[in-house]
Amino acid sequence: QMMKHAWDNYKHYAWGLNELKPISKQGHSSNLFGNIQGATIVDALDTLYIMEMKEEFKEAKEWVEKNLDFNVNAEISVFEVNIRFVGGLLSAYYLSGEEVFRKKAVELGEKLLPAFNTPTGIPWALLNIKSGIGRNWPWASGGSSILAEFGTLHLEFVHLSHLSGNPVFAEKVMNIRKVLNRLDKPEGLYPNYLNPSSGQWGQHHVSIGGLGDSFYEYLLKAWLMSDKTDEEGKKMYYDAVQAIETHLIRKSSGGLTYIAEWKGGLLEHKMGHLTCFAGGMFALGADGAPNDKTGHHIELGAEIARTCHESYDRTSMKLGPEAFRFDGGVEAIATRQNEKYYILRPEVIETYMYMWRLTHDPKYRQWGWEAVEALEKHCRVDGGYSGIRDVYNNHESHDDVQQSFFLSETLKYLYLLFSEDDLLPFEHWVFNTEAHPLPVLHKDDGNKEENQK
Ligand code: DMJ
Repeated sequence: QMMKHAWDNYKHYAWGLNELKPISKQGHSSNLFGNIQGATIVDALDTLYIMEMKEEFKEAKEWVEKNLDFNVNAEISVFEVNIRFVGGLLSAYYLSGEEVFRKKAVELGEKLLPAFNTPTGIPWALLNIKSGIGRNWPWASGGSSILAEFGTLHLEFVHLSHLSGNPVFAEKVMNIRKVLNRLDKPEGLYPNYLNPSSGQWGQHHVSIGGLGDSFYEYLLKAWLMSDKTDEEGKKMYYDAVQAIETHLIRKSSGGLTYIAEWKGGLLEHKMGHLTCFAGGMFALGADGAPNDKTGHHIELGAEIARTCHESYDRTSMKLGPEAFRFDGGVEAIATRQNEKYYILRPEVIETYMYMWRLTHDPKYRQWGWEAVEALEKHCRVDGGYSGIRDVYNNHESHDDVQQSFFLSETLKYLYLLFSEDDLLPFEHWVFNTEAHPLPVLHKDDGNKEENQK
């Protein structure tokens, strides 16, 4: 019903545009997608399919066939377009078997290739998909590319090679690893900034939240998606987690485990909502952990889940802030006004879903249900779902945006949290960072039947 409400309103007020403004009841366009249109449709395809919303899936597919157009003069974020559009199309193809999604995914992948035309092959953040000219965010340290952006292409690009028969996509992302593996890492950590021309790190800032997050996620998932044959990805993941544990993970005096940010050796005792995905990641990676550390990684996941739940529970609205701190006498609470917002993000619910699947402790379903109730009470409006400007306030101030990831991630992870484990089982599927499921490429087959189990 939540998906239906979000979808029907998007359809009614913003059909074909990127996102919905649920209060002003009109379209919302983010410059992340340039003038590529239909972000919500492409991001929602697989959720509609999984929830068996057949009519809606059919109308979404028809829109893609007739209207999804990449021959536009648009400067786009390579990362955002990859995770939402390429990822969304690939999942829609693997779930439904409809050729149009495969074709569009490969066509878009080809449009993204000029982003890799840099001296090192580390791609630009921004690309004009008509001219093929790339550049980086002007605010990024010394003209750098961002770790979480260039490090979050791997899963989709491996699948693009698999589906097109063209090795170039996989070669581009394997080269990124090569560049990373040649570099010295401060304390074994990966800085968030890397200059694509010099191949040198920018500022030594390290984060498992924004700017770093999904790079680590993709190392683990690359190994899982390769049916555990990608030993390089595996080693990079577990080495990184070791360094993160030593240098970033701390326990508050009240006993909450958190992941701090690292700036040139100094810790900022702040954790972002984005960082909360790491609970699920640690638990998902527990099985392959070296030195009998399986139980330890599950425990780490459980502790992060608990901390993130506290960040929700300590607000008036029972929805978590964008960032929360462990200093100045507070724990798991946002102290700055500009960190008190909630924009329908999925990461905490994502971690509940992984923890539920991997432990079956009923508290994760209870916590997920608390989030459902809070979303219904504070974010649901007549025209869809909206983010909130201050989760510590007793009255909602809505931000008037229904983010596309609410449909692709937040609602999908909630649905999976309350479904049986055999819906998209982890042995056969990995989720990209926008929650788009991609099949594990099993060793012994190239054939679709096995992948589609
Ligand atoms: C999503 O687009 C993805 O999950 C990304 O990795 C991080 N940010 C949003 C959701 O918060």
